[in-house]
Amino acid sequence: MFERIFEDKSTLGISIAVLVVVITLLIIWLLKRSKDVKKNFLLVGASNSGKTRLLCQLLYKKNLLTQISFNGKKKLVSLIDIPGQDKVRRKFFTLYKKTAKALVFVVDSSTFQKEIKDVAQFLYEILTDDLLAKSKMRLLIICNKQDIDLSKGQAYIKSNLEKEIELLRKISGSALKSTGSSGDSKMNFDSLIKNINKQFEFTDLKYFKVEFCETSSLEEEKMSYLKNWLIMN
Ligand SMILES: Nc1nc2c(ncn2[C@@H]2O[C@H](COP(=O)(O)OP(=O)(O)OP(=O)(O)O)[C@@H](O)[C@H]2O)c(=O)[nH]1
Ligand SMILES: [Mg+2]
Repeated sequence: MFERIFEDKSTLGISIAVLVVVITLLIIWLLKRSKDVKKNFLLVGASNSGKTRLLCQLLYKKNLLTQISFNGKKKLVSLIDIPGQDKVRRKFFTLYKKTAKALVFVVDSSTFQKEIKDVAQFLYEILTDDLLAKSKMRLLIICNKQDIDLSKGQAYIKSNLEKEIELLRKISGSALKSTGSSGDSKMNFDSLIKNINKQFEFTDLKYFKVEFCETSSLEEEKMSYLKNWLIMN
């Protein structure tokens, strides 16, 4: 009888110890996970748009990591440079998109006119990404290489991207109608905008908050908007 009580007690003790260990591990895992997710700014854009040079400029000048934010606290910013080459960019983007707190999309303003179709297609893929599309993501579109004489300004780039995205919206809309299915894991663009009966503008996006700025890695003063944006977001 006494042996039975001892046996029961030791079984109960072991069960409680196991439970405590499991709960502790669960708490550690949850804490680690909450730190890991949504902490990175992803630097995306076509190959040669200037992402790596921007990153080097931000790191080398050391202003970013030591800048004092408005509330007097120092802020550490984590930026991930996603290579722009077609073959690798989807792989890395898929790998890191779940950790993204905001996106920085870099455009080479000096070759914009020539590359507009590719740039718009890349942006369209991001805007319709099933994971990002509804996550109320901030997106800063950087019109880079402003030091080059023939570079297009942000107003030109913005309005031309809107026109191209409108074309892609129409093409994908008619493709959907003809096949009767979306065919992949992308969101239907029309479900992501406020008004489908007019030409697309970035302010029509229901979930993404899009901003534009002009930058040049060669001119320090043309980096300030980007730096402030990274610190404030
Ligand atoms: N004039 C000028 N050249 C720049 C600027 N930013 C980058 N470049 C040049 O553009 C070229 C490409 O820059 P990268 O930073 O390597 O481009 P990237 O976007 O990282 O390219 P991938 O890694 O292939 O995706 C390099 O020769 C840079 O020196 C800029 O603001 N002005
Ligand atoms: Mg690079």
